[in-house]
Amino acid sequence: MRFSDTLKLTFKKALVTGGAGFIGSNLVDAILENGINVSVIDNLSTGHLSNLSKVMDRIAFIEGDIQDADILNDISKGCDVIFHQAAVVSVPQTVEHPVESSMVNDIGTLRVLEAARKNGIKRVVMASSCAVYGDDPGLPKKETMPVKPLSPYAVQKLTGEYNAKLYTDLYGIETVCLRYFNVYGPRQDPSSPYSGVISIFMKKAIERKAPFIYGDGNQYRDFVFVRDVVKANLKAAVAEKAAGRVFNIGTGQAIRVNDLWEMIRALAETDVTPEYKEPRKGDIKESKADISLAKSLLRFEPSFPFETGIKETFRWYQNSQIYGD
Ligand code: UD2
Repeated sequence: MRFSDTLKLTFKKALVTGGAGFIGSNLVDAILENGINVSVIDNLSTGHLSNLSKVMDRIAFIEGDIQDADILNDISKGCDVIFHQAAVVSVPQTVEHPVESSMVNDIGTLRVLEAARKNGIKRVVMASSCAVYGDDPGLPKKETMPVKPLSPYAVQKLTGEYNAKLYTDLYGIETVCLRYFNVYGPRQDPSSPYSGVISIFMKKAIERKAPFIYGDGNQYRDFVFVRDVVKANLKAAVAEKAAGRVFNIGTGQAIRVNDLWEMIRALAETDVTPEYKEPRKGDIKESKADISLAKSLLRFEPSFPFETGIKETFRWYQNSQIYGD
């Protein structure tokens, strides 16, 4: 994705933590396409080297953990921006392993911020999550609404936001946190039962197997295409007046789970019918972003209508060796 916009990408070298993952690797591609140098640190716990195979000869890659201060200091030297995407991203995994996930999501994030401080890196763009809003019924979600974290994951993401703000206020590092809503697109790994619903439905439809729908399927989410999330990251790296702030990154549109399956079923040309199950424990019913702050300060505007994003994603799953097989 060439970044042809009113905002110029003024940075020369970037570090992407978690750059072998779903969102991170899409971000790496986009940064390279804009002629900017990229370094990547990833411990490959959930990332895949195959996500970087096409660009490996053009990046500096280190297989390492963000908890390792020495490696981080080394690889971030000379960078103008860090895009911090590395994390334990599964909510249930953080419920199962609150301490271990905190080491990565809390301490690891602090290490990233520290590396930025040590190396005088201008800006850090950090992945946060709509999970921080919890199950508060207020919709659409605005950044000014009260937070209500309901899992270690949500607490960890919120802690990351607070630490980011501290690093801006105390040390002058420009930090920008992006609260991702339900991200989907090429390279999302469908192999765990807690993977994103779109990746799971894609795999099921291609295999002509019945998907599970939890509850009545009328629950809705704000699904945002990964390349729009990438664009939001690039804008967050250069936008003025963004430092020390958090932004919702979604589309402002809601798609119900039933409609989602119907669209994917139609793309796959299958008539498999879903199997309805009890609602998933702890699931929120509805989620949708108010993105007016990102629109005004980041000049973020999603470019991929859902129908376009879902078609592109379907093509990718059709043509790829799906992870976990
Ligand atoms: C998203 C995030 C999660 C956290 C949370 C905060 C993803 C993948 N997860 O969880 O990290 O930020 O938001 O609220 O973005 N569903 C089915 N069948 C399936 C799988 C899911 O019906 O096989 C339903 C599920 O019950 C839910 C909806 O689809 O109502 C979305 O599920 P999800 O796991 O993709 O994402 P979500 O919103 O629970």
